[in-house]
Order: sequence, then structure tokens, then C-alpha cells
Amino acid sequence: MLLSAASWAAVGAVVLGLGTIPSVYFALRDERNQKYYAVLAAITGIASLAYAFTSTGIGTISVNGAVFYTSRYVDWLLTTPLLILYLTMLCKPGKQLYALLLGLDVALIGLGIVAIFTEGVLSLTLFGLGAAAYVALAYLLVSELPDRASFASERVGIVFAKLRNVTVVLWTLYPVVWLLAPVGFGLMTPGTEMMVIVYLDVITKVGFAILALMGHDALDDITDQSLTVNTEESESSTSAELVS
Ligand code: RET
Repeated sequence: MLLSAASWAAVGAVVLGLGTIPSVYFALRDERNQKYYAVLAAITGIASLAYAFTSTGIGTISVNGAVFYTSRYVDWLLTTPLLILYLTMLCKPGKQLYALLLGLDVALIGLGIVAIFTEGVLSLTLFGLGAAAYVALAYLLVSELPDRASFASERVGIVFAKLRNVTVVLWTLYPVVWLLAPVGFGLMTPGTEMMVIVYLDVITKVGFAILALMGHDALDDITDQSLTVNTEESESSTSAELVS
């Protein structure tokens, strides 16, 4: 469908807004696992807001004949760490690995932003560095994360694997769109670029949330496990206190 970039952004605002409803519903209904649903609701909610700004032209800056959408990059800087956070909340690989994933994520998006504001070889070099950071991030998600994971149950592992696979496959398309878009080689019109990014965002965010919510039963295994660990810890500290 041939719509302008602003109209596609409006479509994005509505679809991501609607996509936030199921996560909010679960957050209100299942208090035990509320923090998981809150992360999912934040991911789609932030994106909906970002698209609302973009559709009204707020934060839209023209650079070298192309357009920089400030809200899009603010959205990515906030929501991609949340998507990674959700994955790590399922597999508990430790804070260090989360910090490393986060560092690479912020670095690649930051490099993508600087690449837009530069030109020629420098711009492509910065893009290349961002792509290298992405390859490292994808490797960690595919290989390190499952290796260091401690899953509360088999079904948590299955939900994790589905979400991780969707993430790695779809995230890989973003740099391709960047290259084809007006900020890259200009092979796509602004309207087509926005349409493709809206489609991708809907699957990486709403699709992710729906898959995660479909696996919501598995969250009880994680909560039950941490309750057991906490109870054991408090019991052992009580017995330690008794001994002393
Ligand atoms: C840029 C350009 C620099 C090189 C690379 C990029 C990758 C961006 C990615 C974005 C993912 C966004 C998501 C948003 C919504 O949920 C910054 C385009 C590698 C991977 C998942």
C-alpha cells in the first residue's frame, strides 16, 4: 500500500498501542509474574509513543537529503535492551553477560546514529563497526546465552529458544533496511522504508510479546524456583542465626 512515511508511522502507533493491551491485561491478572508482563508492555508502549511522535513530525530531522527519526532511535535505545532483558529474565545468565549484551546493543545503535550524520567512507565504516557489534551480539545470543543459562524447567527453555530465534532472525533485517533506505544507498522511498520498519517492529515487538504471553505458564516455574531458593536462603540464615 502506498502511504506516506507519516501515515505508516501512524499505523505503527495504533498497532503497537493495540499490541500493548494483552501485556497490560496479563499484568493486571497475574500479579506473581507482573514484572515480566511489565517489560513486555513497556516494549510495545514505548514504540507506540515513538511512532505517535514520528507521525506528527516531532523529532524528524533532515540530514544529507535523508531523514533522521529521533524517536525511532530513542525507541530502539530503550526497547532493544528491554527485549534482551526479557530473554535474560528467562535464562538467568548473570549480570555480567547482560551488561555485555547491553553494551554491544547500545554501541551498534549509537554507531548507526553517528553513521547517519556522517557521509561517504566514514559513514560506511561506522555502519560496518555497528554491523560487527551486531555479529558479536548475535553470537552471544545464539551461543553464550544458552551455554550460561539456568532454566527453571524445560518449558522455560522452549519459550526462550522461540523468542531468541525470532529476535536473531528479525534483528538481522534492520541493518539491511538501513543500507537500502534513504540514509544508506537510497534504494527505497521514505514511505517504503517506514512501512518495512513498521512491519519489522510489529513482529519483533508485538509478535515477541504474543509468543512470550503464550508461554506465560512457564513463568510460574521461574517464580516457584526463586521462591524456593529465597525460602531456603532465609531458612538457612535463620538456622545460622540459631547456631550463632
Ligand atoms: C543499525 C545500523 C548500524 C548497524 C546495525 C544496525 C542494527 C539495528 C538493529 C535494530 C533493531 C531494532 C529493533 C527494534 C524493535 O524492536 C543501527 C541499523 C547492525 C539490530 C529490534
